[in-house]
Amino acid sequence: MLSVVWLNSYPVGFVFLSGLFREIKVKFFRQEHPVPFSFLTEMDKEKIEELKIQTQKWLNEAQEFIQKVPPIQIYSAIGVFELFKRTSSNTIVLTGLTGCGKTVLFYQLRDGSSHQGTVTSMEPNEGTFLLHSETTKKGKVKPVHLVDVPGHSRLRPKLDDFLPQAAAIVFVVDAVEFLPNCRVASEYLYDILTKANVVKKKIPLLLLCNKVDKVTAHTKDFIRKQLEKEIDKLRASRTALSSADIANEYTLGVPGEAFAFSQCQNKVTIAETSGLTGDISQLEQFIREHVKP
Ligand SMILES: Nc1nc2c(ncn2[C@@H]2O[C@H](COP(=O)(O)OP(=O)(O)OP(=O)(O)O)[C@@H](O)[C@H]2O)c(=O)[nH]1
Ligand SMILES: [Mg+2]
Repeated sequence: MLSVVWLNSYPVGFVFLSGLFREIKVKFFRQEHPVPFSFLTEMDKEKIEELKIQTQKWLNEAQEFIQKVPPIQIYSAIGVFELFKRTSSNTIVLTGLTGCGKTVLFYQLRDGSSHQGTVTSMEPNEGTFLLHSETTKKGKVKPVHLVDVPGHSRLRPKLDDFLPQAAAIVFVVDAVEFLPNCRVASEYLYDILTKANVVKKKIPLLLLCNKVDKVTAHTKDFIRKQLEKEIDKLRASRTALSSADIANEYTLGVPGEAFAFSQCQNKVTIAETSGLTGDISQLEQFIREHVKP
């Protein structure tokens, strides 16, 4: 805002400049075939010369102006700019197949207890709060906006309502019942990692292997490798479909190479938790890395 006030005489200059550029651009692009620069008339050349002189004049004026402004005002302007830059999203989206433990994790993060007896969620579970483990922490801690999107296939499209505002995504996997669900989980993960919203904004994703309190839980390395293999197969089958049938907006990995999460444009990390026992420190650390106070 401050910069706008300071530079209030410059918008006039910019309007003039853009008018000239537009006039020349229209001349260029209206031609059906590429034309040499020489098609410009003498008048256009004069205008370009005029433009060069005017630009130089503005640059000199701007330089003089900056030298006159007290440094404190420059620091304030930088401060205002930084403030706007830092108002980043605090939304973390929990997603994954039904029964993987998202709602239990949601309550652990919010209340520090698992609220045993959770049933299949029929609506997204949403809240803005300080992480339970940080409620006694002194100093600045930013509240987290946490969304737990139900894993039931009919409710999964709800995910699209929250992805545009997500600072990070947590894809929860049931580390115990992993193998029977590997294919479906890979499909869901593939869909998320190829969404335009997710790829363009490079939203970081945490692959969270939950229920590691059970001795039969698979390790995170095993889960990662299986998901990579499954996504590799999916990639081949989906590319074979006609483009009209492909709903995914982006492709995954490097063509000709076996798929690995490290090839994703989004940063993908992997961690382990037990929502039931409250062993969720790796998840809390990931959230804090992406929701900065
Ligand atoms: N052993 C063990 N069981 C867990 C853990 N987390 C969740 N569960 C159990 O897994 C079941 C499903 O948990 P939910 O949190 O309801 O699963 P969800 O992902 O929210 O499922 P939807 O709402 O259907 O998408 C419940 O019976 C939980 O008690 C865990 O860390 N360890
Ligand atoms: Mg749930």
